[in-house]
Amino acid sequence: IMSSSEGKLLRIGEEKKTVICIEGNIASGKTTCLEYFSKTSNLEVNTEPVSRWRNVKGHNPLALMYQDPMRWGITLQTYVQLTMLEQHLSAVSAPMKMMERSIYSAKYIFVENLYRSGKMPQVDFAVLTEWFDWITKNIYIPVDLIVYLQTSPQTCLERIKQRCREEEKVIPLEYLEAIHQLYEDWLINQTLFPVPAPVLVIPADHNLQKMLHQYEENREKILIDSK
Ligand code: DCM
Ligand code: MG
Repeated sequence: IMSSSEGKLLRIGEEKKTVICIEGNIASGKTTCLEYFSKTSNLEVNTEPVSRWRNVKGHNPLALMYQDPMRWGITLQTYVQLTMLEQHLSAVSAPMKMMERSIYSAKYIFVENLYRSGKMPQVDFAVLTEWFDWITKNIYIPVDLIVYLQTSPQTCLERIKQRCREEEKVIPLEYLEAIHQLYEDWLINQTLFPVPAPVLVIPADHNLQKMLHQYEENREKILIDSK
């Protein structure tokens, strides 16, 4: 381990890889986007570790969080922060890594939303924030491009119903509206928190065929401009 120019930890022998993060509301089509690029390009894809969030040694912190956010939000979000850090630090052999979300949206969108809506105690928020600040100050977590799949909350609600993830049956429209507003303020209005990379916005309310077409149209911008 050595220090980068910014004084953060960088592992020796690691060449700089391009990192692209796909961001967007719940069920905005991120996984579909990642699958498309993984099949058609020379890059490695890190999907969100949702399966780990649903099963850590037989426990399901994702389900617990939806059932009782005040009690279990900190549990899920601590684990999300750990597993997302692992995703950022995982070595890839391809020249590019495409990730589903990031440690940044975990904190700036999901933790922030729990706290603002009164579903996370102040002390839990304070502890998570200290962890996050320490991590981002001391560990080098580069992102080269953010692709924001911009949807209406209504579209997301419909897609959540279609994909039928058991834990997500309790999600109301208001929850998706709150997440949407935080994403808009963070990535579009840029009034909320630092934005770690340039943002490419892709309108994502369209059907699958049109979405795949848009990914093809934006291929160069995503794969070449991010280098
Ligand atoms: N999730 C969460 N907190 C995070 C990140 C995700 O509660 N920091 C939840 C939202 C969804 C699921 O995990 O229920 C991820 O699915 P998707 O990728 O479609 O948003
Ligand atoms: Mg997903």
